[in-house]
Amino acid sequence: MNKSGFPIASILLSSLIALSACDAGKPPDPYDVSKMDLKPVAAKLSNERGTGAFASGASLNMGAELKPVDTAQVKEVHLDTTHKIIEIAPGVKFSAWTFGGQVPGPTVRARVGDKIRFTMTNRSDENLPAVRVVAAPMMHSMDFHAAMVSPQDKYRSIAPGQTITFEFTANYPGVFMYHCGTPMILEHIASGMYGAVIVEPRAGYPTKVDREYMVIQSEFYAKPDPGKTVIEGAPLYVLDADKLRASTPTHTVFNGMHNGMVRNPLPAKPGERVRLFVLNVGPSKTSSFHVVGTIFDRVWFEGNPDNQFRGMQTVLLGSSNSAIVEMMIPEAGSYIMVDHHFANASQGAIGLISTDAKPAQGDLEHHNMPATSNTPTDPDAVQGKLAFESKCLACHSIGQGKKLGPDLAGVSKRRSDEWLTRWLKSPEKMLESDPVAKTMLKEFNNLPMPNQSLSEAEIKKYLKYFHWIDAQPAGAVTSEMGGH
Ligand code: HEC
Ligand SMILES: [Cu+2]
Repeated sequence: MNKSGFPIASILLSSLIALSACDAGKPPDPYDVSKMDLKPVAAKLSNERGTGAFASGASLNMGAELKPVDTAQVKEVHLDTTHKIIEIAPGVKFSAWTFGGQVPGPTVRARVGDKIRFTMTNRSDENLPAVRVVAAPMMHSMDFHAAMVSPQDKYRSIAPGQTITFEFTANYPGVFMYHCGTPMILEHIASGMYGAVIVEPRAGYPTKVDREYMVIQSEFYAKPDPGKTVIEGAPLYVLDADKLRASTPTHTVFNGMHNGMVRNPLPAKPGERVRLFVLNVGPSKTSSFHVVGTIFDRVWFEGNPDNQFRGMQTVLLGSSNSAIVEMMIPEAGSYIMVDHHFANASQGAIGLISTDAKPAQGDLEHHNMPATSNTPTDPDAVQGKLAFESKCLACHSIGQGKKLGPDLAGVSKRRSDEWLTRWLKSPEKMLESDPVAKTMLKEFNNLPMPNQSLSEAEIKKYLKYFHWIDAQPAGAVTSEMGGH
């Protein structure tokens, strides 16, 4: 049949025609490199010092709440590096290095095709009233994962007092990390030098949402300052280099604050669609990001709608991975954002999207420090109190009613020390085997108390504190949310 060869040739020819016809009908490749800006101009270095705000630019977002993208095609982004003390958990003041004076640094929001014109002064040597210098001035740099540029040129380290300026075009959509890239990089990131750049597709996202929030997960490795520095009555914490290298964090948090969005939940209404931009900074842990009570209708891995999953329960993010997740808020309630690696959640990677939440007022959660009135005199009880305020107040009150967990006023009377010790050592074991614990779990919406990784000695201190509370006249000790 094919002796002449003609039928094969004609089949080949017609399929070629079909192929090219099909090619012509295809939309252009949005990642066509010939249309990308891959030749940014060289970085400029100067000894002129930025002296104004540590962060400025219309495209910047300072907290979880995100403004719509600014329409300017060139985004002026100015972030200076500072050394300052931040609070990573109530009462835990940490000696941090920052971009733009906060941790995480501000979120830049742009669109594919926009130019980011970036300026940074290394102000790690400044001693301004609001910035207490606690670490020696040092070199810093900026590495934008959103850029395609020569790291040796743009990401070079600059000395205190120097200013670097460079620009790049956002070629790919995504949620990208930025961080300091000066050795030891691990220490610079763990000290707070990171943030996010959101790059939207040129034509925006394919879905409509009612709310947009940024959630950045990161770890802290903190130990009390060996020099015993005290800041406003609280011990100063510094980077624990041993824990850092062993990748055993002391705090794993969302948006820089232990349980910060439990105290100040993100507002949403029943029936609304919420878009979260989630970035896991690490530096060394993965995040198994999950929201209790709903399902991710869409997950755009790395924040790019081309990488779409539907109907996911959890998204796994390695260090510097990100995702946009969209979900419906089905009914009134508090939907719990967690790192489903529950050891990480128990270190503070918990937050709420709540239909009862009032929109945040003014400055972030950092000033709403919970505190308890009245203080014991026994040193163990005092330590128990401080530990309670930093680790437990997010879920428990004393004498102020239920929160995520029970009111702990009277707990030393309703439970034996032996029971409490077993509970604090391993709530997960108790929830399996102990009838009292099982009943309690039901009463608290099946939210298991995360294991707090407490040592025997720590547990004794909590018990001392609980006994002290219950020895005071009823109502004399209450936990409260302190004002500004
Ligand atoms: C993420 C929220 C959360 C955190 C943080 C938390 N708990 Fe709990 N806790 C709960 C919940 C919820 C229960 C109720 C039992 C259950 O559902 O697992 C509970 C129960 C308890 C109970 C038993 C109360 C009773 O009436 O028998 C004690 C004691 C307790 N927690 C102590 C602590 C201490 C001490 C800390 C801090 C080291 C702490 N919890 C941190 C959520 C939390
Ligand atoms: Cu640095």
